[in-house]
Amino acid sequence: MEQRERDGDKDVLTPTGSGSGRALVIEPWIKNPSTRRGGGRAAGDTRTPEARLEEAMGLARAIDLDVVQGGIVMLHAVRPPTYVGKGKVDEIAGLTKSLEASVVIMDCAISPVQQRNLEKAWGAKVIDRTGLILEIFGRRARTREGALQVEHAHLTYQKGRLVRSWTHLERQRGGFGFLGGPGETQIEADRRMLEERIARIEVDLDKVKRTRKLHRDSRKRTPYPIVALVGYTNAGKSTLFNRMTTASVLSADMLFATLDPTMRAVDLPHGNRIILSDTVGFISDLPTTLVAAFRATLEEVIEADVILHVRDLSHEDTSAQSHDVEKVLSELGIAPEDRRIVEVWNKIDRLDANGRERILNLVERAPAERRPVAVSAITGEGVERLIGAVETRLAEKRQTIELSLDPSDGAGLSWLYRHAEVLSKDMDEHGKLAVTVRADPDQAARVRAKFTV
Ligand SMILES: Nc1nc2c(ncn2[C@@H]2O[C@H](COP(=O)(O)OP(=O)(O)OP(=O)(O)O)[C@@H](O)[C@H]2O)c(=O)[nH]1
Ligand SMILES: [Mg+2]
Repeated sequence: MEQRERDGDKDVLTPTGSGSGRALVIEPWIKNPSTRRGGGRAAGDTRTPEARLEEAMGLARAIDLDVVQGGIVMLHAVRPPTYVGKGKVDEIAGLTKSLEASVVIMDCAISPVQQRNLEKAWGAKVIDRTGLILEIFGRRARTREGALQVEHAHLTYQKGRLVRSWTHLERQRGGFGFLGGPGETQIEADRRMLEERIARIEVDLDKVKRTRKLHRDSRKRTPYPIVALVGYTNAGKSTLFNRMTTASVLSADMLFATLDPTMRAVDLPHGNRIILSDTVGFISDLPTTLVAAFRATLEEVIEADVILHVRDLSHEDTSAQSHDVEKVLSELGIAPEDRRIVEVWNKIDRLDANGRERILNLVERAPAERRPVAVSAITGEGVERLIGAVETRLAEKRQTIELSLDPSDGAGLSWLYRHAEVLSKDMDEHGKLAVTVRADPDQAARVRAKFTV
């Protein structure tokens, strides 16, 4: 398959077709929640349409679209041919023309027929939420595996839509209105070709995954625990990752700045070396095909020893975002009450005095074993405490062993220093050296075998 170069300046997937990059963002809002199904909104989601629109505009900017206007369209129900009603279609057609927009983002799930009808009426490319997210993922993919996964998700998404509607017109129109990116070569392809392509990608992915598994297995033999950063997009994972590693990973005020996990070894103050892993941001209404496609990337999370759930506490939708992240984690088999999760309440520097006090109070009142850690990845406040919390979690998984050594056994003692964490050593009343060590289960077994405890 063709290899995509995505580093630095070469990372320019120029919009194809009509795209000059001026975009109109529409947030359709169905007033009656019982009919709000087509939009794919989760029940109990408390986000306001304004917040939704704000996020959608951020997503559009993340692919360098020039957002010329955004607006909320209130609907009573979805109109099958065009999603929004005739009056709105005309109104938006006028806007598209006067603003010279070449792209209209519909922040909802639209069918291919709706898309085609809208594109005709508006004389612009129409992209829905899934299309937009896939576009972002496609642009941010940095590794071969990431690129393959996005392409796979993209093709699966296209195929899913083919099943419902694949007409002569669709073929002529060429594709589904993506601005280029993975799968672009498939624009004229029929379903059979899509399937063949998907199958081939699966083979490639399998190969890449197996290589990665080998890497992971070899890393497993080294006794470094994995600490994974997860969280809603823009929560500050990469900034925190940088703080904790002093490494420089692309961190930008851009949604989905990170796609593939980045891993770094970090030495903690008490001598533990960990592997810190930054991951792709989560987002609401993440298409299921995408969750499935990213499972491999998120395997690091599934196997992590500690999962840091980074939240933007300064965001008005922080609860809804947290809920979305928990939902994706559950799909990966990680329940919200999983003991490995530590909530990191980030961006506290952005809170006013009252907000700050309220948050610190909440932290204080939380039961010790579920206590979140309030931090600012920007100022560094609370990061030490966070590292302390990670050490505590890691220590819980490890076992403490009391040993009694002959004081002359210098070799034994130095072996212990090399293979375990020596917590204390004291001469006891029998003239023996009482040593307390801590080690993870595998190492603990070796310690026991060596000193026949
Ligand atoms: N004020 C403030 N801004 C922060 C803090 N942490 C991160 N930010 C800002 O939030 C934006 C997003 O930060 P990132 O670290 O890129 O977020 P992320 O979670 O990695 O985002 P994705 O990789 O896109 O999912 C950047 O502009 C950061 O400078 C913080 O503690 N305080
Ligand atoms: Mg990031």
